[in-house]
Amino acid sequence: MEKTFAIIKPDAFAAGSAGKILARIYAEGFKVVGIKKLYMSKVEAEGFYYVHKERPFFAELTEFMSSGPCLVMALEAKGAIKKWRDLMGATNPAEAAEGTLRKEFGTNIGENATHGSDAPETAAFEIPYFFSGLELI
Ligand code: 3AN
Repeated sequence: MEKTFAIIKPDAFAAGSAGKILARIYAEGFKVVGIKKLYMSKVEAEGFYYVHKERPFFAELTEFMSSGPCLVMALEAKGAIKKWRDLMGATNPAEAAEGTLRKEFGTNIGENATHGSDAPETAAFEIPYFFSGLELI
């Protein structure tokens, strides 16, 4: 079993889509081993996305991620990292395939409803950034 880190981002949370997205997560067979609602500070968002700090959209991204509450999750499944990225779809909702979460719930490339770790090393950083071991049940 593999674990990945996921976020229902502030756009999807504010739109009231968290319940529908969680229903998809369970329907696709993920185990939700950690979940909490939080309102990220700008500094916390900058720390989380530090790998993107040189990218031109870094300020926009961290402002958006600290603009309202979100749900952070640790998801477990066989091949969870790829399975969750497949369910999310392409970064740009306009290019995301039918049936993916970003197609259904995303607005644009910046406000794209969900986040998912892109590799095991990323998941190994992202899960403990928000969860202690005791919170992963
Ligand atoms: P993904 O989340 O699909 O792995 P990345 O790692 O390329 O995509 O980008 C991280 C996050 O940065 C994306 N989820 C998106 O919110 C934001 N982002 C990516 N490209 C842009 C862009 N051109 N303009 C604004 N935000 C972007």
